[in-house]
Amino acid sequence: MKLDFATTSMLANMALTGAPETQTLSPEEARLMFSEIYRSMPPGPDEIGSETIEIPVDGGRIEVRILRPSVDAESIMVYYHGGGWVVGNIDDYDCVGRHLANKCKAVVVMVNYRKAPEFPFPIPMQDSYAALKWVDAHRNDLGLDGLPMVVAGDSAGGNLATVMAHRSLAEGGPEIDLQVLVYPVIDGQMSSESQANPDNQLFLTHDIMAYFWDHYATDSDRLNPLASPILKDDLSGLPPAIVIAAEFDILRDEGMAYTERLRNAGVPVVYKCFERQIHQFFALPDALPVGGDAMNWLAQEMDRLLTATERRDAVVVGAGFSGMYQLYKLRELGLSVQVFEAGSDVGGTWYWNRYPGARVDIESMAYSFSFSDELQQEWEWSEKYSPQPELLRYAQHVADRFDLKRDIAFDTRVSSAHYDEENSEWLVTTECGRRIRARYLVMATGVLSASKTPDIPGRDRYQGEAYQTGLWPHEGVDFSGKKVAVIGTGSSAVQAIPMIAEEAEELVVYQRTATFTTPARNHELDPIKTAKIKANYGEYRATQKLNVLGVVDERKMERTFDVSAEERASRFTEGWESGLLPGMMFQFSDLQVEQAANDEVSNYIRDRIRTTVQDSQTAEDLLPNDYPYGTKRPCIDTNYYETFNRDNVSLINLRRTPIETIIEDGIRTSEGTKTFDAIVYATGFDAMTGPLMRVDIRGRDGRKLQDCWSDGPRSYLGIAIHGFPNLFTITGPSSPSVLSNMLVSIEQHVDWVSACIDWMREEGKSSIEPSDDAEREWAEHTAQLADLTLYPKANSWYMGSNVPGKPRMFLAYVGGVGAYRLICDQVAASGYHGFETA
Ligand code: N01
Repeated sequence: MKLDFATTSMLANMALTGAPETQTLSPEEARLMFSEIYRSMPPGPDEIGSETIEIPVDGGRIEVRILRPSVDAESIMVYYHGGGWVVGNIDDYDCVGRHLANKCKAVVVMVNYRKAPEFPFPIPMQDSYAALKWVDAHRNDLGLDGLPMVVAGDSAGGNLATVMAHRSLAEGGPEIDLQVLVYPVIDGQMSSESQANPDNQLFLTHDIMAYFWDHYATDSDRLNPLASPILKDDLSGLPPAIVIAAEFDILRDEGMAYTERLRNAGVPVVYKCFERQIHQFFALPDALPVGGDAMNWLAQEMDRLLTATERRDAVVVGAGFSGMYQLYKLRELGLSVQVFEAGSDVGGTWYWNRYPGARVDIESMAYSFSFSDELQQEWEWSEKYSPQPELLRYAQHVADRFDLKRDIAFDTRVSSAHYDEENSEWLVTTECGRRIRARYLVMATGVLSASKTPDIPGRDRYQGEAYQTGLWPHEGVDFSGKKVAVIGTGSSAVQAIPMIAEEAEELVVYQRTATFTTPARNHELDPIKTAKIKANYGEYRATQKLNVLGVVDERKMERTFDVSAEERASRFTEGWESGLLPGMMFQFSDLQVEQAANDEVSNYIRDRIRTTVQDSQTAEDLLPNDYPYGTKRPCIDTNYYETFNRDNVSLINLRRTPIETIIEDGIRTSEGTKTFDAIVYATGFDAMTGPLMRVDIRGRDGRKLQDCWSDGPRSYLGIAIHGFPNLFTITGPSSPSVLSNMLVSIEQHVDWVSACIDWMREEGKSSIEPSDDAEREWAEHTAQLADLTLYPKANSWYMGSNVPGKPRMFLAYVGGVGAYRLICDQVAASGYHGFETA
């Protein structure tokens, strides 16, 4: 444990006084001891105006102290002091209030709520609320009109501050603009790891906290969310928060857990944990200089959150390939643009998916930008299917070449985007509280970027290493000598399994649904061949643009049963040998629509599996039997089936022996338990809609996207949504997106959106959105096309079936990239038919 010297010295001095432990004292004695600490402190800045007033509360009167800064105030801060609801008062905390008034340029109203055990829960909380309402009702008399309202507090006072935010929201009480929670008490169950850690038993110990809780709330009252705010189900709609924590504090983890809950509910939170600090450091600014530093930091953040709203022409969310290209195009039109990216670098998919074996499965020469001839000529791909590090380098190269990073804020996740109808613009708020207004909002959030938390019982109990393919550690993972489990057998697992098998001592694959995969036949690229493609890149790109999948290979026009059995076998062998993702599917025109035709190709692949895998039971288990080929995303692989012939690899078929639970050191199925050093979850994504639905997007009349899409997503062309003007989705639901070479679809969408924005500016339009009718017609068309295919027969992420509770519908446009492009072009040429503008 490394505390700073000021803290160590203060704790040493306290130890030398030989003061008894708080929990051994009566509340009265504990209050005297607490006051004694503050009596030894300097009084705080003296240029602060101070007035103490008695106000009525239910069943009595309490004091509030109004502390005014010497400069013009920029906010009102109603402050609830710490002390476990038992000790402390506004005299003890006078110096704290003075410093806050001074540093934060706030009128600080200190509340002397009544204390437990004489006045247990809910009385301190009710007094606090009465004081908040009183301040709000007396704004005019107190000269506080128009100032933003902040509720703040430390420790038990932090608990009261956030509970004020809950009550005000629930009861339509005073409008609160910000909550400041300094190492707040959040959870009466006191079960977090930091509560028990011996290193944290400083100033406030687990035993003292238990003493405070015992005086404040009965066991059942502690389960009331107004005592333990972490227990409130829905935290959405609460005001933004600043949460301050201390590294060596028993309350550290509950503050962090609450921060996560707030963020998950779409509440912007600025969180800072002060290293080498103990509980109470913030409220001892004269003894511990870092307390003063923390107040300065708080003042800065308050200023940013309460006053600053930036402005740009457009906000783009995401800096993967789509966000990068969108930034490039909008800049070309002369727009000011801000891009927000949750990761620390560009690259999107290729930034997050760093699992062993991750690589693209569309040929690199095709899966790359075409918008700049210089770029496509100068970049050299090393392999037919580039591995993830090379794709990430490519993204970084594009960002540097076009100087994109200066408009990208990294490590910044957007929490909400609300449409302001009056001004026809979006107010976008980030998780760390940046607020920015922009006419156009482009969601370039990707389609497979919302990793699905594995829904497997016991997952949190597991004590070993655990990894998710879509959130892989940047430093990589060394599996050598380890027993490893992989759960899932989709594209990510198919790539990772052969690589992990080579490294691990033992690998066990847990398979719920067998996959169809064909050999990738990856190889180094021949420079002579790539030079040939580059010499005709224009033609190559033109072919891609009108191809059904956005590649250069064509589907053959014959139907499966138009040819002899020998010809069929020879075609399928050609597909198998091609090493291309659509290699099998392109052999006949009806494989995706006719069950009998599909049975032929499915049987061919099953035969290949049987001949490759030596153990007959394993081979049987690896046969995909319950969906047609291609209706779940097919894979291409390097040695996937061969890997099951290795001595250190085994397969568990979860259809026969389902997982019962994950335990502390392994996985228990109906057949028995296996222990592991590491578990890899290759369990997929909340695809297509997840990345959009995880942001609190509200359109016209405050309508939430989550509500509008509760029965499934609806949009026009997969680009725009009725009721959400000036919002564009790149490769959104009901566009070809995941059924295509993503780079081709991304470029097509970004070009279309940019042209639309250009047109709006030329025509002097301030808003555009699709009509309800156009959206309905597009939904009918996309569903009708999907119903002509075999896709709906599978339980796939294409159908939303991999996420419990997600409405079942086909999420992409199956009409093909080429046809879709022509439709979009026609809509634009007609003056944006189906759109309403103002
Ligand atoms: O995810 P997935 P992915 N218990 O959803 C299983 C693209 N991609 O990350 O099918 C046990 O395909 C689940 O089983 P089931 C590509 O578009 C491209 O692999 O639901 N198992 C399935 O086997 C791809 O399609 C590349 O029964 C559970 C697996 O986990 C998409 O991303 C590379 C489970 C999830 O497979 C997603 O691929 C990688 C549970 N509770 C990805 N929950 C390229 O090559 C889920 N599973 C470019």
